[in-house]
Amino acid sequence: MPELNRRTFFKGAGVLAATVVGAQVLVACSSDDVRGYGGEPRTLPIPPADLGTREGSSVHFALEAQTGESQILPDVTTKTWGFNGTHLGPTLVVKKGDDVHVDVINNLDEMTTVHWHGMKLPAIADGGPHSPIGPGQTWSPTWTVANDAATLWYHPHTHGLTGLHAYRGLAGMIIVEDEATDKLDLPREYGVDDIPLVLMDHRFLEDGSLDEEDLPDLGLLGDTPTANGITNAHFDATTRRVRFRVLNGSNMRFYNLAFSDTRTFQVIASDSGLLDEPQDRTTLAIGPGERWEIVVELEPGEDVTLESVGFEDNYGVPDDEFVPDFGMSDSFQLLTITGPSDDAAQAPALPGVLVKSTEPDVIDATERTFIMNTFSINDLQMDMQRVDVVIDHDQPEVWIVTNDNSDWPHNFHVHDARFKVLKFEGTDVELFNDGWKDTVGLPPGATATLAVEFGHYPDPQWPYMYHCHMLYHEDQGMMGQFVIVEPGDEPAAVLGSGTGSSIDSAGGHAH
Ligand SMILES: [Cu+2]
Repeated sequence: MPELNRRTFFKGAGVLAATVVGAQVLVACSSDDVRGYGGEPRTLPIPPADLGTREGSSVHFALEAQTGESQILPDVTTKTWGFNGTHLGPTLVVKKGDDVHVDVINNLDEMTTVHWHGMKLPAIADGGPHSPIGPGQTWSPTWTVANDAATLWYHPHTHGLTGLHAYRGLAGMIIVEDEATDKLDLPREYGVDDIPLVLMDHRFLEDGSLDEEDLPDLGLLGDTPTANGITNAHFDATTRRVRFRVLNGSNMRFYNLAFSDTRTFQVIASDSGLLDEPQDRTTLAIGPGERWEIVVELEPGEDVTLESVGFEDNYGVPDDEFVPDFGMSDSFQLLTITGPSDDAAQAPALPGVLVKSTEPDVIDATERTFIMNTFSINDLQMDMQRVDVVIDHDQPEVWIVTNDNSDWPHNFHVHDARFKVLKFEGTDVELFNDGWKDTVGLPPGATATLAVEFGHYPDPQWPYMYHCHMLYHEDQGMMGQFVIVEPGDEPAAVLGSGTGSSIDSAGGHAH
């Protein structure tokens, strides 16, 4: 157990903060307490697949943000938020090329927004902090799906309140399908052998309600892991091969996925779609906002557990009294699994090639640097009316992103984009960063060189975001804005609807 009194030193930020971390989080961060927490196993809930209302390639969805009550813990009632239900949201299924229309209806009593994480789309439809949806209002974005097949997700992006809204349960998955992927022999029967797995973590008060107090420096880091909204979830497989679409929807927690018997599994897709070829792994780090699709082979009747095993190197975070405990060494079970019956058919060999290799052309690319430190990027905190980057072309760019903190983890997410990690330096932590991604983990000191390919929808008025996806960091201002314009154009004098920066009055404690 760590000591009771700890101080946090913000290295390089010129800030020295003394904080006492309550006994609660220390219990939270003890892996003995976390493992097995949550009572008797319950069947893994599968969020309903929502195919929308389709006419040809035009598909219409309705998402209603609402309050409700759920049993995250068995036999304990917890007030939660959800879309079209009491907790979390349906899995939206779309095809590349679809014209998507969504009515997002806010039946909460405070303002929220909904962002389509990983989607390339016009900024006015992106659902960032400039697109507040007041109580009782409906927001109706529309766009054409340009993404290849991938597992994306949607969640609020409310200025200063993203973490809290997601923590209460406003999150859901998006599955993008395309023709090439449909032809591959991969598990694709939703809820049968193609399983969405939304990982989150929570803390609870004694009365069963969510503990919504931000911990010093750690925000809404939870002590209790959940899968698709419940603790201690169990999955009874009916096939020998199962594909899990794993989404880390947590505010602050990084998981290090592994199976209890350290078996090898195959990674088939990163944030933004299929890898060129399946890759064998025994562990796989997944930070807040990231997705991985993995395939695991199961023997009939066997029991195995998907776990998060502590990062051996503590993710490069110094393990001493001056540094907050980000939970990087915590271990716990995420999902217990039982293999299929004896008569389950043998699975064929996985395809050796999943997708034709694509590499961004970054010769003569525009290079930009981003220095992340504590709650700032390039020494600046989020300003709703400041443009940090103007992009006036449709070519990929090279973004060099450094975590300048020596003792804090960060990660980096870019809207309307996918990127490849060209170089990863400055840390001994080895992360698997294959494939196209939209979020990259950054251990202390790490520098990631990214080849970034943007969706090209020039609009001088509406900005996109880049930010740390550790949501407490984002909400504390660790975010910047970029605008995509026609060559030679300037951003508009007033961004968004011009009302976005005064959303404090619409509710919440935006700063
Ligand atoms: Cu951060």
